[in-house]
Amino acid sequence: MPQLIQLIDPQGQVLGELPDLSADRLKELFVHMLRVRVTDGRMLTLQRAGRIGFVGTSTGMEASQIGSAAALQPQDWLWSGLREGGAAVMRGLPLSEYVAQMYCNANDTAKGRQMCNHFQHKGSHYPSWSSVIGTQIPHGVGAALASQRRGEDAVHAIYFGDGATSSNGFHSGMNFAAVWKVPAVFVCVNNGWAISVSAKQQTAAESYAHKASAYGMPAARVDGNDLLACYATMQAAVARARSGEGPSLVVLETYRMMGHSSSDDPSKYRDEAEVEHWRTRDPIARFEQYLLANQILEDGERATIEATLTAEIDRVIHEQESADPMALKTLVEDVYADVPNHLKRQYNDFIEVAERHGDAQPGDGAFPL
Ligand SMILES: Cc1ncc(C[n+]2csc(CCOP(=O)(O)OP(=O)(O)O)c2C)c(N)n1
Ligand SMILES: [Mg+2]
Repeated sequence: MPQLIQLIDPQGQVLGELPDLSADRLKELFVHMLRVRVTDGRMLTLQRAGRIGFVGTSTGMEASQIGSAAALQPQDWLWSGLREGGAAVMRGLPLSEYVAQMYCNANDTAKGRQMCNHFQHKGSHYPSWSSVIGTQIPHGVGAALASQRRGEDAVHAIYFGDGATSSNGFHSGMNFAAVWKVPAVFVCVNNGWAISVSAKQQTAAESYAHKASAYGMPAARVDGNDLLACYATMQAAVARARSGEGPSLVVLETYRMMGHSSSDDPSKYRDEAEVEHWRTRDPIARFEQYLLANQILEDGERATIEATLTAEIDRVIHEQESADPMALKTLVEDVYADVPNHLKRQYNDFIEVAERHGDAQPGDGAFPL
């Protein structure tokens, strides 16, 4: 099995050569991890209160997404699996759009056509999530091929979970990428579980990193709860892709502390002792130890940062909760330049029902036929 890359151990002790990052940048990355945790906590509370429909958290996985995505440049692309919304916020997705998508309100740039908790942001090269496991892998490889052909200086980081390694998209994507030597990095976030299927049941391979050799690309296995190991490994893989040497696979070994989503009850299929074991390996606490030991963070500063982040997300939640719902007419828009008669007729039938139930909004009125 490839050796696990670890630069800071769970107690915050330095084990290897650290990437060259300023104290300010290190603190910034700490704040980004905390923002993910605070936002996830708030979203889960909103879901439990029945104010939004669905949430999948990244709790316990903050270092894997923030550390790895921090090694990307603004011109690079991030293709999400199911949990990289926090990395997208770090790269430019406004929190207001993030929360609007959770409410599927009029400010949702996906116009309510996605399930909530499926983000996208054009400005930071962040294509819309697909809930269909693994489909983003060949999409990302195709886009990387386009970047290569156009001579663009763009690397495509393609994220997916351990479960996605059993999808067709993974195999065809990895194969095409290596054959064409596209500028891509495959980021397998092994969080131990694919809903109720454990990572050990998912494959007979000794490690997910082994899968790369079959396609002719290198792989690295990283402690995904070690922010700086994630950053340094990703930085090397991104540099390789950018220089035209081809794709590689980075496996981030981490753990999903919560249920698969707000619809899941993990106590039905996994042992609490396993969760407790991983609780002692918390990625934020580990990095906090390191920052405190190096006087980059002061005692008690984490609580102050958390309070600021909580105020920030609460303000955004209040704004988005009072925003208008998505106009119903958007149901039939954007497919054709002009809404054709058969869709107008269907919409008019629908609006009659919506009006009867009191669900139609001003401006949702029927089309003249
Ligand atoms: C093609 C397909 N099959 C099954 C599902 C149902 N499903 C949704 S998430 C998921 C597990 C994904 O696990 P993993 O890839 O490890 O990502 P994680 O949720 O752990 O981040 C499954 C099986 C789906 N969405 N798409
Ligand atoms: Mg998983």
